[in-house]
Amino acid sequence: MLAHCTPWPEELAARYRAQGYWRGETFSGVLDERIARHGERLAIVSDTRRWSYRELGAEADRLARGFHALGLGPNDRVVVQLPNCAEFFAVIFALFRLGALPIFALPPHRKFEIGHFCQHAQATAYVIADQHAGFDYRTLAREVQADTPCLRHVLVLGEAGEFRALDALPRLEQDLPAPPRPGDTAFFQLSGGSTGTPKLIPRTHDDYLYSVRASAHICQLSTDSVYLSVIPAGHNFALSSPGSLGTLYAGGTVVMCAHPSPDVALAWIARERVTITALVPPLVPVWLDAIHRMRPDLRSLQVVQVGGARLGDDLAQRLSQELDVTLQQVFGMAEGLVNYTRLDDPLGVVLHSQGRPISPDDEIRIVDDEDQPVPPGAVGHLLTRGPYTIRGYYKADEHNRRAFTAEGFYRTGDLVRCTAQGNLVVEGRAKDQINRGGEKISAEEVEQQLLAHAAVSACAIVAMPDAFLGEKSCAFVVRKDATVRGIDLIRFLRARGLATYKIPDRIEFVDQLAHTGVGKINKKQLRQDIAARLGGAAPGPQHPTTLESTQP
Ligand code: AMP
Ligand code: DBH
Repeated sequence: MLAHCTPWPEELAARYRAQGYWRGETFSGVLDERIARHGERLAIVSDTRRWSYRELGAEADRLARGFHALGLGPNDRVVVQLPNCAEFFAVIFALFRLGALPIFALPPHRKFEIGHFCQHAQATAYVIADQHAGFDYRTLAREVQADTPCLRHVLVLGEAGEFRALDALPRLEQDLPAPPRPGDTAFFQLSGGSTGTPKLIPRTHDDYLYSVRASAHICQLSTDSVYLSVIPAGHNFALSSPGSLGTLYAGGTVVMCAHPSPDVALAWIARERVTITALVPPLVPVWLDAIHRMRPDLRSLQVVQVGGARLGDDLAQRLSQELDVTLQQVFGMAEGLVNYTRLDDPLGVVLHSQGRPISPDDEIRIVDDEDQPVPPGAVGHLLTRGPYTIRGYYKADEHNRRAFTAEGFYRTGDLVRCTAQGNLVVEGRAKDQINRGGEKISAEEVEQQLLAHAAVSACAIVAMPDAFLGEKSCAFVVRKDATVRGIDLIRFLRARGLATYKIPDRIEFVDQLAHTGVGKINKKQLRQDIAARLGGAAPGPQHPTTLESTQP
């Protein structure tokens, strides 16, 4: 076991093995087996590639040998930040084979996040595309490498500049190290988090493959399935619920959509006869409108999954009425637990709940503030433990004491209730986080960055309602210097290298922050204040402090 990763207690691990959840598979073993069984079947399609399982395997093998020749090996941490492309899979399967551990960064992450992952995990390599969506990742790599002595290799898909191209790895013939074992950590997922720095989530081959295999089963994937990856490939939803890995597990085809715009995605569906895809809620109305406008051929499409943030009842209704597909709600987390409405659930369940856990051994507790069970059907904090839910974040002992109970239940921070049929409904959130259309923002992380500005004496970030994204972020700021403007703070945060989606959508200057009786900042009051201020009036030019983000 990698240092600083919390194992499951042996008794539970034995149970998960005995129940057949942990089958002793590894990712590279699974790929080898799929090549043997489905070698000539189409595995991955992208703008530039069309790889069979055999070709994917050959490319992963070439990269594994090249990475190994550079000195990468078991337990080396490697930050992977690629757009949705075929090479993403060649890279991660190469790393899996070596026992090196990908850290799945998201394309919008910038110097603040990437620098933190590299330093916190002492990463030795960083894999990027030369540029994507108008951004040059080599510039970012240069900045990060300057501050991170452990980062020995920057590997580039495309034009490498002073770095090394994935196309030009050394071709040394040498034996690869022994493959990893099923109980080993396979990679790190990222937590949306609610603390000052993003947390890393260690997932093992055994635990993740269980969630992938069971998800593929729940979603009825087969060799005929074609999964369209629209949201970022490294995100837990797109990777594993059942996502690309579930599709490859089933011997199907993954189509990598490099741009989430519906025009591009809908054309892929028609061209590759896509059967299933996954969206975050804000994409739903955008897709529906585009479908009405473009009338694409969607006859192949059977299932549209929606998750990452609460899907409003109206949108759920619209989707199921306007498209001839099965809607599936997915409520998951990179820490583990994933809930699905089932494909044969009654419409009422699909429209009005976020489904039920994957596993009979997912333990669910819904509790009050004192960790006592609430009455059946009442709203409470969701705690969970099970065969694919982590027992601790990586190198985060102090935070782990708060994020997990003494019995090892993960405190999800979600407020849920359970229906009489056993489905969960997400009613809210107790964690200090903004869910910006599926992109999670830790309030504390952004507050700490804002407080670094010399003119900010206090601040608090809260969610404000938004018709399109569900929530956006609003920063209440007490300033020392009245000449400092919102735009100055925004520029300051950008210069610190914070991902764009975390930059507050709106800044409200106030004389002081509302406090609770015990002296804590009263965020509930602040949320009410901003919601009331937005009520009726559309946010926009009439609010001089509104700063429209560049996010879609
Ligand atoms: P993370 O822990 O960063 O992977 O984010 C997972 C969180 O996203 C969950 O704990 C929920 O707060 C939120 N989430 C994911 N899916 C849904 C959903 N279908 N409805 C409501 N919230 C969701
Ligand atoms: O939001 C998430 O993190 C998420 C949503 C749906 C997730 O991790 C998942 C499914 O696996």
